[in-house]
Amino acid sequence: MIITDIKVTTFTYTSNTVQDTDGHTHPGDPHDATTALLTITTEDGTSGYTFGSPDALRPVMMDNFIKKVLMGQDAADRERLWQAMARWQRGSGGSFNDRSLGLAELALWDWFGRKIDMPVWKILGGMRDKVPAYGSTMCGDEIENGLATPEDYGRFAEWLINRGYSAIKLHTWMPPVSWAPSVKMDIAACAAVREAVGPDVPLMLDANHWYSRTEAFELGKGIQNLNYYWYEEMMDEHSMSSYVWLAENLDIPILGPEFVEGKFHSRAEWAIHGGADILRTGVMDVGGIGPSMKICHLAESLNMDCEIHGGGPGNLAVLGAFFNGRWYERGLLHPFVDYDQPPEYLNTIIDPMGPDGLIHMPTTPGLGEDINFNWIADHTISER
Ligand code: LLH
Ligand code: MG
Repeated sequence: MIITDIKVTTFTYTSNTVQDTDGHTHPGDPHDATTALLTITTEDGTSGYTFGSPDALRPVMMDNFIKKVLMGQDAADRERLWQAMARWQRGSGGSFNDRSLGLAELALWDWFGRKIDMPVWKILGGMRDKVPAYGSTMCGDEIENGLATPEDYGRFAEWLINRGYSAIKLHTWMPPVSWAPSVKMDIAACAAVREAVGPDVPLMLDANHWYSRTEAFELGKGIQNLNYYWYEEMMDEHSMSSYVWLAENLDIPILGPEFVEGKFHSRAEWAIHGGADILRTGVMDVGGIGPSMKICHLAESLNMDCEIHGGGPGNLAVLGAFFNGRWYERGLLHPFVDYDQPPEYLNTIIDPMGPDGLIHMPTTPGLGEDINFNWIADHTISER
């Protein structure tokens, strides 16, 4: 089926989250925000969709790379088209990043699922129809009764367990919080959460991202004494040897890399050289579903788990298609944000969670998003 049309629809919706100066998400007053819908359509009228930031789908990305490769091609050739787009990343001088590449690839997968009337997780392998979720908190803040103190984390953890989560991951305080980062406060928050949930709930920590080796070591010792399950992105991931050093010096499993570039190539290096005990991928970090599946299978070949970064339809599809990853990352969560409320442009959220803490894979074709096309049409700013 030949691709005949590729369209980016930019529209407004009401958001109740804001980003701080370092890019971390926090609760905010309801305000107008902008997002975009990428639509890829073939000659028979079938379309595939994905949502992304208007920046990742800006005209230069679309015209110079995505449309240039995809227009006139067979939409079913997902791997061939991904390889052709990925080649352009070098020529783009880095401007065509893994996020934009991943969005284009996700729309192709959605198209394929809709075309053959099957959910993407089934097409990819159909390993499991449900998966447990861990509650992933927002980064710490300075909001009263929010996530401002270790006691706030403890109270919220108790709420999360009552809500049905079987595991919790903390993101602790990072700049621009005025006094952060602080190893001492991170350990205090981790201790308050352990105290609140008891000895048996798996707990994880994703801390600061910019600690030195000695700070990362001290924090790691603290949380392994609290029987935490994994320790994630506490240092800049561009230095793999720092992670090798840390993994050699701590007992707690190290998870990564999440943010570092290089797709499956960098994940293979980390696995081979011992930078991580648990591998990491996410569809928006490595350029899509195809490369994520390669990383999951790379981990499987080495008897490693691979845990998926973040939620959303693409990550959920991957989780339904392999077995060596334990949890869906549900979040980011905060006492003042209702995660279960869908944004106005969706009729339902992709990942409703029952009281059993399980996320069920979508049963509808493609990536399974229940898109409110009428709402988008009424709030469109531009179509290109
Ligand atoms: O910086 C943040 O807000 C978090 O680290 C965020 O990227 C989160 O998605 C994450 O790392 N989850 O694992
Ligand atoms: Mg993380």
